Amino acid sequence: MTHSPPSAELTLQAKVTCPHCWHQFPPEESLWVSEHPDLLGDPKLGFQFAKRFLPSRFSVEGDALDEECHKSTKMACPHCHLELPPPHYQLNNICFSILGAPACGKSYFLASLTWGLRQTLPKRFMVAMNDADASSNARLHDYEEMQFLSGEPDKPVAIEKTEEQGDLYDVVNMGDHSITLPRPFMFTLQPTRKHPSYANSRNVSKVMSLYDNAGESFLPGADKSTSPVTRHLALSKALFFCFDPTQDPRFRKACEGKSSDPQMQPRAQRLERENNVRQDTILVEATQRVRRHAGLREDQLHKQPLIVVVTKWDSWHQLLPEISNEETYKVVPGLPIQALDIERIINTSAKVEQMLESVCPEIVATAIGFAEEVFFIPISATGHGPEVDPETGALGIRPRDINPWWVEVPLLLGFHRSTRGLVGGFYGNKVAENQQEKK
Ligand SMILES: Nc1nc2c(ncn2[C@@H]2O[C@H](COP(=O)(O)OP(=O)(O)OP(=O)(O)O)[C@@H](O)[C@H]2O)c(=O)[nH]1
Ligand SMILES: [Mg+2]
Ligand SMILES: [Zn+2]
Repeated sequence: MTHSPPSAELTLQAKVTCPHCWHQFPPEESLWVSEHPDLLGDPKLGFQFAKRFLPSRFSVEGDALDEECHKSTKMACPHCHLELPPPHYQLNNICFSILGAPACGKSYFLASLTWGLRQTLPKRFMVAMNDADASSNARLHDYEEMQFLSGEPDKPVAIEKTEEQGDLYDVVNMGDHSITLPRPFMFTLQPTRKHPSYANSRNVSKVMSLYDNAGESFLPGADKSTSPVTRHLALSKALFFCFDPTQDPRFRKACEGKSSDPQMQPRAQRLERENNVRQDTILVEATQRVRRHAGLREDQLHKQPLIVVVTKWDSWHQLLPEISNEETYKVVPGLPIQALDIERIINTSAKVEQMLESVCPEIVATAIGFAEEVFFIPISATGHGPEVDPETGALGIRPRDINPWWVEVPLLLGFHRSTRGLVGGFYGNKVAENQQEKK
């Protein structure tokens, strides 16, 4: 796939943040990627990668020329040499991190979330969401297609476990050592013509990076300088901590007789993905990494929202029958646009917080001791429990049964609270469109 370079008329960002290694650099320091087929080999990425270079010659159209006088159209980070899609040079960059224990439902959440947002954002919020680079989002497309566009809707499917190595990571040779970096999923978010901020599109539009880490990368000790796979946490505009009630023995006990989900069954019957990780340990470890990398003192609260995403709602909804999974959007009077019903979200969050406090108080205490603003949002990525395949013993879900609950709410809330002008929210009868953008 080829990209066109940012043209001279478009405003360039004063500083670009690399979504791979989080290095910040002025756009003129950007490297270009050779396109002549003979110019292969990069010292940081390996012999099979095209040569990166700092241009000294340009075509009349302003494209950089490689050593063989071929026009090049792709740019790369001067620090890690990985390619950056053009929107990173033109739009404000934001990143959101999804974290949580192994098998807590991060990958299913991400797949249902991006599928849902691609529809909800343009239809209700008049915001276009597109892949900033289709090739780096290919894995997510596979997940979305498997669950939502399957040709055999009765055949159970399963998203594979996210590994700590492999095609979701890049390995970069830094001379004396190599580092492993997680591949971001990248999207552009831009107001469409009907959006009230359309005229201010340049400031409001964003390029968003999302990361799907393996749960193991959040375990204590896993954040090494050679594998800084979770450094994005400190840069994230909102943190999404996925808490999975089915992994907590106290929740499994509370759900006895109230859930048919195989994941809620007593431990002896649990399947091979059982991992026995304490989820509060993961949250504590993540908060410490953010404190360390963001330079926060122990007594300071983090400024960006922490959203505790309570996953697999379908498996525990009977514990809290008074909260509803109906949609939480309201039409803005006189405008062809909807906004989030913040009051309803806050009420739901308070009820979920109360439930968590009675079953696993340490999660609530850690969360509210870390960030200024904490929400507890229930979601179900599938709206239906998985089934055990009698032949393999593995869990799978029939695409026909998939019907997500509230899956876009955490991210929409994150946009609303931490970026300006894209997603509005109702507070009573008033709509707040422009929350303060937090630095
Ligand atoms: N009942 C129910 N089960 C779910 C839901 N989402 C995911 N699961 C199940 O949870 C298991 C793990 O989900 P993943 O999304 O792969 O977990 P993960 O957090 O990405 O795990 P790692 O990749 O190991 O870090 C799968 O067996 C799913 O069937 C949900 O909304 N409801
Ligand atoms: Mg995963
Ligand atoms: Zn980089």
